[in-house]
Amino acid sequence: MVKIERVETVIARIPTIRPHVLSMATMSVQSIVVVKVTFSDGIIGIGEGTTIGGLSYGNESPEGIKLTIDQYIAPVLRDCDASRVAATMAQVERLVVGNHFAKSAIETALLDAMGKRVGLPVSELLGGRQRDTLPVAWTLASGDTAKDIEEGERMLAARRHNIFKLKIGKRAVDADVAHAAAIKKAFGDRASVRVDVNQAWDESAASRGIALLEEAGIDLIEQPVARGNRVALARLAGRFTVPIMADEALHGPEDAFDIAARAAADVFAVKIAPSGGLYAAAKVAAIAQAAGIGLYGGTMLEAGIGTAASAHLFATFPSLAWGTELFGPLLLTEEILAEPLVYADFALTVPRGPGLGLQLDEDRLAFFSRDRG
Ligand code: MUC
Ligand code: MG
Repeated sequence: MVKIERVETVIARIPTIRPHVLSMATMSVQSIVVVKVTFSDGIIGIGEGTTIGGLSYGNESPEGIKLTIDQYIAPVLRDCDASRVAATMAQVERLVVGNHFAKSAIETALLDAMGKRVGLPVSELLGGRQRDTLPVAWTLASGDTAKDIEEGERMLAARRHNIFKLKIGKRAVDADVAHAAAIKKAFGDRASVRVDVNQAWDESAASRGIALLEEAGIDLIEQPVARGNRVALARLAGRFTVPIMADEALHGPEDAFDIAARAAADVFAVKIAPSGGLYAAAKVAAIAQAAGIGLYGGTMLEAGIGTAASAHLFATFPSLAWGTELFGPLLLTEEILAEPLVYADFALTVPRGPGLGLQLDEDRLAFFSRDRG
């Protein structure tokens, strides 16, 4: 039996390379929760629980994620056989309701350790990798059309991204449509241009906005209406040809099943933390596949650990028609990994080493952790 000897959490605050403007928040710093779990066999596993914009995006904050792990999950882990990851997480599930981001961070650390123990990458523990690289979108969200075009041109020239997601919903529908149409016109067939409304529209604004965006050549519309409004999402998905993607509406397999049953989305943004962990996100993907819903690998703008964990899972998907948006580390000014993740030729390389295949830069993490003052 492998015991858990220590669970350590830290919140690191890392500046973004530029303000990142979403409908509900403008980010100039990202607060990441890093968890380090030390096991009785000497192995250390790492995980990450990261959200966007404090409590403005979802119902878990960085401080809440840390507290949930420290006060409620760590004591449960003390009595578990940590070499049995699924059984350990089932016990956590029995004693801790909700708190998906905190559970995802812990499950990631358990899987990282298990992979190191048996000498296999996490992708193999999750059913087996089917690809070594993942296409990666970039979000143009400076808040300014000309700056976004310039940034996109730089990404294309560097062969870093040729899929661009625009954050809209903060301004009036017409202004957002003009912004998206200008960007699509500038890139033409050189890039796929998509929009994320982050729930900002009501159904009538969405009906008008999506019709205009479809006309302008936008390829994908993400979460146009409030996450609870599945009836509207279903009506919109049924009405338009341009695919509609569910994001905030998805908080795990039950939501996935309900949305699939209602035909309320054409594509799922699969995310490990909102789903409740890698196992739960794998179930979300399985439901999508069974229902003929397209897969997209989503992000909560995590740093390297959460990004790599997501990459290991997404590498197991038999099809990934819409690619991924695993660019989180590239939005941050500083790296917390000793060896950064590799981005080249419009794709991210999934690490090959045991576990997550990562090494933390402990000094940098300590420097950026809030507790250091
Ligand atoms: C979201 O809602 O998709 C992902 C990329 C990005 O820029 O924001 C996130 C969150
Ligand atoms: Mg989204």
